[in-house]
Amino acid sequence: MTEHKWMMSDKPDDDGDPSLLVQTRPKTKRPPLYKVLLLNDDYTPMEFVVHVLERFFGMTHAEAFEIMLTVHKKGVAVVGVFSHEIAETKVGQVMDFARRHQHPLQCTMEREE
Ligand code: TYC
Repeated sequence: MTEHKWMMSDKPDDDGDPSLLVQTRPKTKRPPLYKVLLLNDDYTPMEFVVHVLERFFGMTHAEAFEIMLTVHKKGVAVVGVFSHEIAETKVGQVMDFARRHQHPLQCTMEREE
């Protein structure tokens, strides 16, 4: 009986591409998360910002007041972390609400590392 020697790249599952040989677990990449940021300005009333945080981010009055003060003092704060779609919705709601009340309040989103 003669021993069979596989010839180069004739094994059933090996076409010679090394990148296909090292995958052990299936990839389950989680979707990225996005931070929603509120920016300070000199004109938007503090009470308006507190109301925004209560209304669109589900904060209590005390939580909202604390975050508002952080933005006022530091210039910016993360007010929530969401999927891309939810973050976009929150930013849109805040920007629209601020514009309708003629306040220059700015809200943006940024991918979380
Ligand atoms: N700096 C504003 C003021 O003194 C208050 C303020 C807080 C504005 C937070 C925007 O995101 C903001 N009236």
